[in-house]
Amino acid sequence: MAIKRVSSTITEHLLNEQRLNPEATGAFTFLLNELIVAAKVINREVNRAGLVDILGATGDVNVQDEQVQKLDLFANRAIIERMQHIGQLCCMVSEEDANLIDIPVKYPKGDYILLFDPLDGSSNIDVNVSIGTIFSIHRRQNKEDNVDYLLSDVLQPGYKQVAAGYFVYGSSTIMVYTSGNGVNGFTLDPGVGEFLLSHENIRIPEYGSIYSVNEANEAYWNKETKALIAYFKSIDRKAGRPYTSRYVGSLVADFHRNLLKGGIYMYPSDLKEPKKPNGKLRLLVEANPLAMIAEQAGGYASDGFRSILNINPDAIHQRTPLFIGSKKDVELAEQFISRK
Ligand code: AFP
Repeated sequence: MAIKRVSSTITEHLLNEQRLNPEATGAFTFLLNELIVAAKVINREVNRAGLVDILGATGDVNVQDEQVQKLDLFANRAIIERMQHIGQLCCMVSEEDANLIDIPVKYPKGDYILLFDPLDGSSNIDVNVSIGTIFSIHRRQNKEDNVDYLLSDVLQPGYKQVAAGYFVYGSSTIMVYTSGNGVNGFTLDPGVGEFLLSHENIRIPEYGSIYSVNEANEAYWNKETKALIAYFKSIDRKAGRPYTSRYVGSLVADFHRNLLKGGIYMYPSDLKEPKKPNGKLRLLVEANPLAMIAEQAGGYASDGFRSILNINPDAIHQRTPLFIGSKKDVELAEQFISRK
């Protein structure tokens, strides 16, 4: 009986990418491998969530004024503790921490900056809906010897990301990753404990048939946003409209579905109290990494006026409206939103 070769592992994939770059030292591969270990630890805890005392809120609110869930906190600590000692990072940014996370003096420092949302969609934790971890990696730009990093190293525009990805803890656990050479997906084989290549060279369809938005906010949208969503709902059989609506309220899960099937995810600005002129999502830890993946898969991401990847950030927890997914759908959204 012929034995089917097991798909390549994420480690093999990273080593192959490393070989393509003659200047690579292995530091980046090591960094990603450690991040994958942290994600496996989070995945284990997510899977045991109903069995151990880790469901529910801690009673605290985070820097975004949102309820902190116990699993949020666990995931945040799992990543920080795993990543701070590896010697490849000069600092980190987490959605859960108001300030930049310095690497303790006792550990060696490196040239990379890790930005992450440890557990996106945390309001879905208690109800078994998919949640995820999103990450972005930048390289330190300053060459000064006596500083670990400057704020400008952290506040780089998205087009300078060296890699980005996410883990979805769903019906299976998947890692989707890009370092600028296309997008690949790796599914965790729980028997082997490895992420195996399952979605090679992901390409998002040019047009989709899905729109994803929290439509309960409609009364608070401006007229341009209302007109855009009305367009996706209007009837034009030849053009494939009306689109269908899908929204679970975990960005990472909503984005992942649309990446594979084609469609557009939207979190526009709204005037619901507290008013969100820049929407709800965070530029550095949510919009930028997903925008890099979308573009690498042939899609696009915009704030309604310009490419997300071209925004020059001025604060680590800056928010941005987000329209992301199939290229033609997002370009259309831009036309509607920027209409005067
Ligand atoms: P939480 O992590 O606090 O659940 O926030 C999730 C999120 O940032 C993003 O994952 C969702 O797409 C979005 O919020 C959902 O927001 P609404 O509940 O306002 O639709």
